[in-house]
Amino acid sequence: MNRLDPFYPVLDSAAWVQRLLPLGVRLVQLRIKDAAGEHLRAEIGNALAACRAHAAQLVVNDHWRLALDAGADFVHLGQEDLQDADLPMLRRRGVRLGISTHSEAELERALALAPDYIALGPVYPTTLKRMPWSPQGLPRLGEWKSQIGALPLVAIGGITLERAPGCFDAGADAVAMVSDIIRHPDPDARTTAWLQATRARA
Ligand code: TZP
Ligand code: MG
Repeated sequence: MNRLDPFYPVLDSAAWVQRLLPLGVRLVQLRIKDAAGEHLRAEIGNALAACRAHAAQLVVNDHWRLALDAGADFVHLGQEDLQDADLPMLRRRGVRLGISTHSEAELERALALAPDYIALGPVYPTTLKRMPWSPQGLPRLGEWKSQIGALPLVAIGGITLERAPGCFDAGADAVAMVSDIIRHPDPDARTTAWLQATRARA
């Protein structure tokens, strides 16, 4: 089982990836919801090139076909994306897979697909995305961890630097966040603080 870096920022552009990698980020998700075509292709290509240059791991959200075309080797899919993703093909091409889960039924379905990590969210209320699920809370992380065993567990949703220790103590192997980085008044300093805080767990 490959371990994940404990600090897992989720970024919405290649520019953000390029900005944060030199600070020492090892694992990053590119999550672009409102682009298509050549722009999207270029974003994925640029993010991947930056990650390769910094020996960091890129995870591409949603766009598994473009990820494959670009040569990316890790994708993150939500439950709705699983319907049309060609998982056997991704596996044949050696692509690793993270899956979002929000309920027991989704966890069961995800585990049946033998993913490389499971994400649980939203752990805390999130302002980023309207979600039908109420916040899962920390005890739920512990439940998930006891069900998935050695498989890495990623906590997401409303996570801040201050909330991270609670997530790790509850069973998360990595914590993913959007706003706490890209909406922070000083994203670079915040990233450095995250790296310092999580280094001991890496
Ligand atoms: N999935 C569950 S919560 C969430 C996603 C993509 C949003 C996380 O954003 P933030 O700003 O860290 O709450
Ligand atoms: Mg998705």
